Amino acid sequence: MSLPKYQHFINNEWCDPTNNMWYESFNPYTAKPWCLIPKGNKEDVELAIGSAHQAFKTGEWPTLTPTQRGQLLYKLGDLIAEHADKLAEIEVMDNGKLISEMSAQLHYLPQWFYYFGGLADKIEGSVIPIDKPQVFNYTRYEPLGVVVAITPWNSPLLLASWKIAPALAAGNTIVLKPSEFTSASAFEFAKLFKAAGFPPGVLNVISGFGRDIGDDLVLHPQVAKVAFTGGTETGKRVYENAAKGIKKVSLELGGKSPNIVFDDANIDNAVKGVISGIFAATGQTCIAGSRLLVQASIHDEFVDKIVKLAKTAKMGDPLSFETQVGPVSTEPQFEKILSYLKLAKEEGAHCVLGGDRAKSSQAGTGWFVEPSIYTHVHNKMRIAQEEIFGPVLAVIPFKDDEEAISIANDIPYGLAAGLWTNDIKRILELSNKLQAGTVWVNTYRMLSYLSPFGGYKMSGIGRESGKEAIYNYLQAKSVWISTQTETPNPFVMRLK
Ligand code: TXE
Repeated sequence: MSLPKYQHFINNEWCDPTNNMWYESFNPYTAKPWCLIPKGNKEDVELAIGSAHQAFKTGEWPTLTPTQRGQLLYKLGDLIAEHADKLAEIEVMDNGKLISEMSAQLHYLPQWFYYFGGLADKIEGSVIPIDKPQVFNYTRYEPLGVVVAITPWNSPLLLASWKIAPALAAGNTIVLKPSEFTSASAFEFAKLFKAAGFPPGVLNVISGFGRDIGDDLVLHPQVAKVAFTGGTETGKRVYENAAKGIKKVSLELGGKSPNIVFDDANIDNAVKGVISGIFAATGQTCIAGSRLLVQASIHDEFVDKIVKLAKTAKMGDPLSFETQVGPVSTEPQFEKILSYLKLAKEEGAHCVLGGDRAKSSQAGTGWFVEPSIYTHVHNKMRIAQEEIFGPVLAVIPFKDDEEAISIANDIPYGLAAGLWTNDIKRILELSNKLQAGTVWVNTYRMLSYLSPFGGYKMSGIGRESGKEAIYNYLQAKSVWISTQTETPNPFVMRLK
């Protein structure tokens, strides 16, 4: 049986990759190929960036008013809503995340297009009460130009939309390069983009391996900005390459987020929060609460409770709404997680749950890992410091508030943190002290198009969602208009 075959989307046209090469994309549940993805090369990069550059400079896009851009984004949001179920299924086929999660994610996705569509015509410059007579000074915000958006495999369309919606609202054009592991949904998205009526070249989607075309995309002289979500090592390389052209960059990188439980918390809620923080999406989220910091006075009782709840998790087909833990998305990621399970043993952590690849008859033939919990972890161990990106929880006890905050912040990352307590003074103090872009109190893993998201420290640069996001795709211009009748001394800069 022949597999469905995707094509590149350039200048609103579907085209084969220039080298006529495709590769297989695998379904993580079966570990079998299910579709063919174009294997883009440098020439495809040239075509896609050329198209985006042309569309930014000439043609219809720059002539549209911000209101008209916003209306196109609304239309796209409506089309995503209409096709959400199909898009969710494609995501599951490609990345193995649960249909219950992807369906909710895809039905929520249009909100980013409505929000940024609405914001498109509300970006206002200002008139500055300038400190010089007979001069009128005002600011305006202008788009940057061609944006390269590079996205990972864990939430492909969500993370792409966090870039596409604000970048288009601001008037830029885009080349999207989805992860080589999960490119299908980006091409399905492009079909809706075309149907929404955007002019040619405004969004271009090409696929291929990061090692083949990543550098070409970032280094290309016609690219003004790179918006990247992915691993920290790749993020560093993207940052270095972008620096060569002094390009604007936003990076959303990894995390090793602490979920901190105090003995005065509602323990049953905290147990659920900790489990959802690490085992939802099989731990493959940048915001995974992969370090559980638990107050020593409740350590044993709390560990018993999370083990008990984690044991009930039903593994299986991610396309079934019954399944609670799905496969790992990619084979390299599966191998990476297994190597960390081995390392946990070597480092002397105690395994109280899991610790191996899944043998359960519920699991498919694909890449399944048992939900795993380790105690006797101290914060300097590699399993406590490094992002595993899998269903692996490191439990670390603490005595008091001071020790909790010190362990929580003793990490190169700073993406998110969870706090479980009923003490309002502690909530306010610790939320301020936590070095993380997002702090959840008595909840975990909440996101919205309305609220900024991004990292402190090595978790990234810039913010996605909320009003902050659109300024990642704009630049301020200051305009000075003189009304004076005579120009003063030309040899001296005018300060008054
Ligand atoms: O990510 P990569 P990988 C973390 C997680 C995971 C690790 C590796 O810890 O185990 O990263 O995952 C493109 N120039 N996260 O290898 O390589 C690549 O094609 C430009 C956390 O899958 O970062 C893909 O489109 N781009 C993360 C994208 O980068 C390049 C989500 C991400 O792939 C490139 C995913 C290059 N030189 C993994 N090389 C999060 N923050 O949520 C590759 N790419």
